[in-house]
Amino acid sequence: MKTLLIVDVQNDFCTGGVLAAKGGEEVVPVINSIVDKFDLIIASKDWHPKQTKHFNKWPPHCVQHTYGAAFHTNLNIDKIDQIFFKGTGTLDDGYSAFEATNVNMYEYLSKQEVSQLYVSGIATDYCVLSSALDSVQAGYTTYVITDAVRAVNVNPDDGDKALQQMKDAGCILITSENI
Ligand code: VGL
Ligand code: ZN
Repeated sequence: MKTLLIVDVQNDFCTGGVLAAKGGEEVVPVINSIVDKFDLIIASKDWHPKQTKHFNKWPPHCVQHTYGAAFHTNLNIDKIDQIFFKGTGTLDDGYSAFEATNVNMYEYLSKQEVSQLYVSGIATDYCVLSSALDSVQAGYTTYVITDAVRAVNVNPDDGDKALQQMKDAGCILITSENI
């Protein structure tokens, strides 16, 4: 199964959100334009409790059931087959979609006979990075859709460094038009 993973396309990571990646919402039309190219669509949500150690490092964001944690309004969610919630505890960062607590992502992907995982979403330098590295580690042919990701860039080149790190780990960088 050719599978699209949409990482954390949530209001708090888009313009106006508390932890906005620059141009985060720009991934939305790109993702919407490619969903029909996939057999399976899965999405992760950063889904934090009100109080968590994670908020010692970051401003409070994506608190469970809040507007900030909702998918961006324009994201076409109709075709999402499964949502994975991560960072749900008081101690875990939950950067990787593979750390989801509601469904075991490894088991899910193996049951669905996933072979190729295409990673999109926010943020290139955190959750996209961790998810893509875990995907390679788990043995999936892993693509990163470079025009469908955006970085938080705590340091200005974090996004570029993350892309290089994913490439070095064995991810294939691809643009949406070449899928
Ligand atoms: C993320 C920082 C903190 C992400 C989540 O989704 O990349 N980044 N929490
Ligand atoms: Zn978070």
